[in-house]
Amino acid sequence: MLNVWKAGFALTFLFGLVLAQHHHGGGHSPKPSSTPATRVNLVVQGGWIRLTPPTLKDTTVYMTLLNPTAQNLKLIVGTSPVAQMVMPMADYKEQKGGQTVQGMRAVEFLSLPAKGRLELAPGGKHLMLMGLKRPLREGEKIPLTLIFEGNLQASLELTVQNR
Ligand SMILES: [Cu+2]
Repeated sequence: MLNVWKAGFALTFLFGLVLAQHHHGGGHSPKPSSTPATRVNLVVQGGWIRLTPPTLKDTTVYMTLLNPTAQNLKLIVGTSPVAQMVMPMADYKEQKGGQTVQGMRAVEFLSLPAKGRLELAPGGKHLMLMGLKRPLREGEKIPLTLIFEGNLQASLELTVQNR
């Protein structure tokens, strides 16, 4: 757990730099797109946001996404009013010199295949709310917009849970 949070802090720094650059560009979207947004209807199962101590500025988002459409989707980024950035990430566990090293890394996208599913779960793929603008409260509902390649968007609300 400790290693995971260390990785989280390192990434906060990294994304802080990226965010600063984007603010210079004047846009709010991490990946500027000229394509107008199109709604995509997905099914969300068992979604939740992890409650973290108020001192931590990042937290994780988990859910299972079902894609009833005939289109392969790539989840590239998200937005939420409570966070500066919402990034797709994956936890990893590697053997290095006889030691197990674990952490998380940003990924370019998360695949949600046509008629398929994408599982975001502890120890695996997830979304990261980065740069929380305020501490989240247990039980509150947080709006989240998922942005897929081609500027397809899905909006949802997930509850903050202490687990
Ligand atoms: Cu993460």
